[in-house]
Amino acid sequence: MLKRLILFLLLFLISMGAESLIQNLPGRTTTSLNGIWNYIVDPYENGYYNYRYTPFDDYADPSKSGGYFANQKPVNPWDRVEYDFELSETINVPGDWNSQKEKLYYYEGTIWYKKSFDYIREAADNRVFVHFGAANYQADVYLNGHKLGMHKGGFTPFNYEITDLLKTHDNFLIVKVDNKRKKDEVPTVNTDWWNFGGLTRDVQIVEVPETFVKDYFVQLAKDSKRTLAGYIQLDGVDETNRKVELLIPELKLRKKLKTDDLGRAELNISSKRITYWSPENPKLYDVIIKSGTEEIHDQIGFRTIQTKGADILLNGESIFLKGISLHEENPLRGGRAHSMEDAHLLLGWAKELGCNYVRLAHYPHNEYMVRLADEIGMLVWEENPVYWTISWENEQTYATAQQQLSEVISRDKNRASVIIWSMANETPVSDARMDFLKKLHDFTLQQDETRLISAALEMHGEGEDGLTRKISDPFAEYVDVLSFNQYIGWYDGLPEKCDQIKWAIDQDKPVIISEFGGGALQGLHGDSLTIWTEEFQEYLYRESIEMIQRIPQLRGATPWILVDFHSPRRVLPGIQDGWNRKGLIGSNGEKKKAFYVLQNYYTNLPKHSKNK
Ligand code: GCB
Repeated sequence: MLKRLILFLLLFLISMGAESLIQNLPGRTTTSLNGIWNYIVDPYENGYYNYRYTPFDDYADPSKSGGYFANQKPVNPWDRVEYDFELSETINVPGDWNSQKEKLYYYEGTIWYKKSFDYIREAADNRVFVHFGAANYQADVYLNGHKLGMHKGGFTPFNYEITDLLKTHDNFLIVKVDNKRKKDEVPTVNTDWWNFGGLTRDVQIVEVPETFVKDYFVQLAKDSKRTLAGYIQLDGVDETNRKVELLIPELKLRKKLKTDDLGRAELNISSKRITYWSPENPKLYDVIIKSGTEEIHDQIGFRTIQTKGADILLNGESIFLKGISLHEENPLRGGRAHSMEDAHLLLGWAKELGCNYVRLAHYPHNEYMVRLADEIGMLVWEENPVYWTISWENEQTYATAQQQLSEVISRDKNRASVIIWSMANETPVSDARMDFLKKLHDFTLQQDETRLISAALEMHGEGEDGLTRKISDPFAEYVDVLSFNQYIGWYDGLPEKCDQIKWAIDQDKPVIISEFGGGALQGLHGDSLTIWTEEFQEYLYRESIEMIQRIPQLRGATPWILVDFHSPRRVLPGIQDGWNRKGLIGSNGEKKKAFYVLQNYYTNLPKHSKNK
């Protein structure tokens, strides 16, 4: 009980003042705050702390402190103000700072962002929120000098109500974004990707009626092909005992409901005529939610996802997941992906590769990716950034991990494409880590029982010759899908070793190889035993594909990785130069030879298939 209370308090502190998320931003009345913002680089956090290291937030009147969030201007000729947003440089939002400014390429620290804007409400009693798609890593947000809250986690959305603070003219929104890596955060200090900082996703103003539909969940109930289940959640002065309606005109479905004491109406509707969403037929229905004062439209698909023994069943039929892993990076721009155009580029390449499935590694990607996946019929694995060596014993670390997971589930729970929530990647086995992951697993089930749970685990060797591989991680018992990363032929021997590997995976669960692969510099050619050449990578892919097909439970794979991506761990001059080169597509956008090996494997597999 005490532990729960502490967790609750920690969650509150981490997301200080953060509110539950508004569902379906694309379906709302929004005004974009994207575009040009002023920024101040503040490595010493001079705009946040005074010279005794007391936060200006703690002042009796913070808006008159020296905090940069006060956006002060000299009034008299003798006034000393040692910063000026208006005279400071500008940067584009959304967008990481590293790829926009050469001098910020390696910067890890605090940058202050400022945007001024006017705002006229559509109706006087409407409520207004500011919504951030993501800010990496910690964001302290201020409007007109008042603190709205602080949010941690670089890849998930957050919003704050600003109804009472908003003026018609000259509002100033100031965000302190800090991307310093810290041991107890999620992710921790050590990763294999670039720590792109900043306001990396869209910033929007959302206007809603006084009482509004804040959230809803509409999906097929667990294991049901007929019953649509979920809820509609109102927020506002008279949210209880209020009429709400759910309509799906194409299914001739119209359900009138009433909210309970908490403003919630539970859904449970039967429909016989549903056309199920699938990669071959990504059917989306126009779903309308009415609350008297508003009408929200969303495009939602309905499908079931289950496992049975070693099979993954999509709408009751066994499916093989022809996948690829992806980072949220547009290689051609060399920075974080953040737009529908970027999503088209990345998922377009995945389609060309013959994929019906993508692993969005190693953190939640932007919403355009899952929206587009819904539209084009791409199944999706979403991942929490619990990566490598997290501080398993630290309650606060757990709370941050859970909060990020809850935000991505909240955002994407209505997307048919999303079939797997992944808890973690390559985490070392220990008791503390088991407790941590089990808690995340149970939490995920409470939030959403309709999807599968997994984690990218590691395999272990055994046998006298050390060539037999199995999964002995105790977390394997909790996952629905047994996923693991393996680099035989790259970190473990040469590609020819693949041929000798024997599998002894004894779990009766579907297996997805969540990673395999090796590096190659696009355009570098040589023989198949010369590392970094396209021929070496091509050979490794051929051998790996042969090897993984010997796993009887194999039901999918997401090789590492679609495109080269930035990583400070990868410094080999002339080859890596700051890029992880395991992409099937180079940082120049050109395909490497191994791309065609995987494409060939996928296109020759039957649509719905077990392993051979
Ligand atoms: C892994 C990690 C991934 C790395 C990859 C590599 O196992 O999960 O984040 O980037 O290996 O390239 O070494």
